[in-house]
Amino acid sequence: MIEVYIGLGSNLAQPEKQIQAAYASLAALPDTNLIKGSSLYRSQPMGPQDQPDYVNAVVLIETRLSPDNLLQNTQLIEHQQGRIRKANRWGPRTLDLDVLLYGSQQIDSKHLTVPHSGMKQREFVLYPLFEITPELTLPCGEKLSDLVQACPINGLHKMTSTALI
Ligand code: ROI
Repeated sequence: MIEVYIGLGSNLAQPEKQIQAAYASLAALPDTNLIKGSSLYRSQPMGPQDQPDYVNAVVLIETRLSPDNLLQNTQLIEHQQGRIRKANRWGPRTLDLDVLLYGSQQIDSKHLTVPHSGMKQREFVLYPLFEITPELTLPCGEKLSDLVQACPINGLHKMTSTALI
């Protein structure tokens, strides 16, 4: 089993429910167990500001699925939850699932870059990740705690509702 962290984000069609549904779908994947899920966080949109705030979270799963197979499955879940890929890359979305870390592997394939390229600067990834695994060190050797300290909060806040149902 490989430990994999997945970042979740939604800012359309009842974002909290979207994240909760995605937790359930991830837990139901074959050869996969859901180990831990972060709280839900409300975050200001990164990118164009004319879109609603996001709800973000991070989950830790263990899986026997290969990186490509896992990616196919996360894209299927996005699709099932009404994600429409638009030309506008930074527009609002019902569900975004990003493979952040796949064990300690560094992957640079056509479809997948792991660790996720933007994660080190994104407060809505680093803080939920820190909540579930504060002692984490990234494959490049950087400590998550150092990245968190260097990352402004940008209005991020933990919500009282929970994603684990
Ligand atoms: N902004 C926030 N706050 N959260 C996200 O999940 C998110 N996802 C995106 C872009 C459009 C970059 N902005 C985001 O894909």
